[in-house]
Amino acid sequence: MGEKMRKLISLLSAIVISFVSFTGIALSADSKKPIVIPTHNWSSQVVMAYVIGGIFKEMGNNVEYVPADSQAVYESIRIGDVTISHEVWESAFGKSFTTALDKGGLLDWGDHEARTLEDMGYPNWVAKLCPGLPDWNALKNKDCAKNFVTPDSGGKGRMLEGPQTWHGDLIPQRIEALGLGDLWTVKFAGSADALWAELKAAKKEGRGTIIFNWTPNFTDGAGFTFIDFPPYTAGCRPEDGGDGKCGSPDGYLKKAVNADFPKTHPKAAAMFKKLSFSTGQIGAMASLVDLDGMTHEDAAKKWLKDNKKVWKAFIK
Ligand code: TMO
Repeated sequence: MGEKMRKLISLLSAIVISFVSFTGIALSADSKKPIVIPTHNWSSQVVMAYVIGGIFKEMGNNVEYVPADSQAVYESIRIGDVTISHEVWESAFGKSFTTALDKGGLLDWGDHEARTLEDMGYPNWVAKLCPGLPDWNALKNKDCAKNFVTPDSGGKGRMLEGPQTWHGDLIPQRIEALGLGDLWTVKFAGSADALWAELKAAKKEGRGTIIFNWTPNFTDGAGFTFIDFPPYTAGCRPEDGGDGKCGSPDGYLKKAVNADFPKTHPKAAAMFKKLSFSTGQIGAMASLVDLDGMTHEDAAKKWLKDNKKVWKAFIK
């Protein structure tokens, strides 16, 4: 082989090798297009949005936050306006999530370690005002209901449900279905903060209170009990053709992504698939805001700083 030929071959192979390694890198690198993270109206979700955004940024990604309706967001992810959802609560959002999943364009990206419960309940000190709780049958007693009357409740016991965007009429329907409508009325709070304000006000006034709440939450450590309604079974809700008497499921807490995300941002998508938080970790994210009074963004910064080992393990 001539000298010229040898040089040509080594030049060609150098080109081939660098082309292969260049495309290799290009295929595994994340797009600079921002990852769009939704924020909703309860604390752990917003803190976790900034926690996850912080991890993405640490990995070199661009991130954008958008306030989004917590039901409509699954359609937004499916069509690509929003990239991920990091708190898909089964009881509240399972149906919207499944609908989008079935249409295509959205992927189930696995569960957090934490299990969830979203239902009506009371701070433990209230139990003495309604003997028989947490069994829901205790609510049939008018001597119980009278301890939950408020100026706006028309002489009935009042239950305070969360914002109607979370479950529509699920709770009022259940109260009617269980035959409790003569003794109890359901009002909707405008925000999660209004639920926490109700807990404080009831305690101060020494009156009974039943509110919508969930776990994981900052109340996990504070003595809050969920009412035992008839058990949840598939199809028991009115929207699924059931009689609506059932309580909420022992639910999943899922993650979801737009179907293109693993292609456009393979590293971020792999991290997000691994990411999983426990009940204690999610409760702590909420506590930083709802008990310690931090902003969501500051809470996320503190959480990331204090839990480096936890989140660095998701990147590997
Ligand atoms: C979806 N939520 C945590 C408010 O029940």
